[in-house]
Amino acid sequence: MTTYHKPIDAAEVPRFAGHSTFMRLPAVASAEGLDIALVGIPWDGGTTNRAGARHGPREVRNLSSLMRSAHHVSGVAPFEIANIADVGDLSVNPIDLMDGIARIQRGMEEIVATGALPLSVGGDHLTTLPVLRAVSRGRTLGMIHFDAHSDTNDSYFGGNKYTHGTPFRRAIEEGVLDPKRVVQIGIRGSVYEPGEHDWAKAQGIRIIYMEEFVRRGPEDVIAEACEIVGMQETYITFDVDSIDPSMAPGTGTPEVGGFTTREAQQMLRLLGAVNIVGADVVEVAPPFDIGGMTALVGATMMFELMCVMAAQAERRRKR
Ligand SMILES: [Mn+2]
Repeated sequence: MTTYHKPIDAAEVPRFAGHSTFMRLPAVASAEGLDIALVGIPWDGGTTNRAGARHGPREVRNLSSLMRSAHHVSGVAPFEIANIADVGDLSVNPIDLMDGIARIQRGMEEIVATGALPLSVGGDHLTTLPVLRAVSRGRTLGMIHFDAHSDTNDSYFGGNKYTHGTPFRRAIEEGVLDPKRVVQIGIRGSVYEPGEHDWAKAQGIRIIYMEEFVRRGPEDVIAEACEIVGMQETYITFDVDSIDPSMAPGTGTPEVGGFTTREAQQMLRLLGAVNIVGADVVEVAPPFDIGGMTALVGATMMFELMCVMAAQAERRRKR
């Protein structure tokens, strides 16, 4: 008899009723005993253009009520094989950038210390930097990064080093990420200057531009990504602006010509062999959304990642 947390039964209580939590799971005070901790990071202090991702977690929680209990392709029933719950939102500071980053890191360190793997919802992409610091615990991580943007710029607005356009440059400088085990998929759109990605490429980051993805398709691209990150610890980060804005308009920095939601799902389902130590979905910005469609994309990608991570938790337990 397992004592895993279960979502509220949708056959008993309709999915639009009750408190809003991720996947209609119980809200718990601590990640103690969890395999996967679902956590919100309502902070967009690193946003350089259209703000609003601070409202992402609440709307993703709302639309995650549409997720059911099992995956129709893999057959994974995440709540049967892994202990998963909503641990709430991390403490943030909306008016102080450095304190915001420090609070996110401290909050995530507490979760990671319990042994639970975090699956977080941002927030802008700068939230991933303190999360990576916490998850790495002295290790150097690989990363599979779905995004329209490389987010490896050096600084903005007169030398400011911390924005949602710089997190992975900082993470590499800090030794949290091994650039030779970082793959970025879906990169596209206009750049600030022709050489904008030169630094990232010189570090060894593999950038798979959207055009290459279209030529090769999801299976081939993910096969290469898996080879690059290998069997060592790897973080998965999913920026919702990797999706085409016709399907996910609710984001701060949309770029046309993106993934379909179906292509993104296909890719996430192929990550089973990756040694995932944490994952996130970021940049859902409800003020620009239409009828919750982008929050639904965010919740769905979160569900895809959760199913892969739950299957891994079960495999680890059986070993
Ligand atoms: Mn990004």
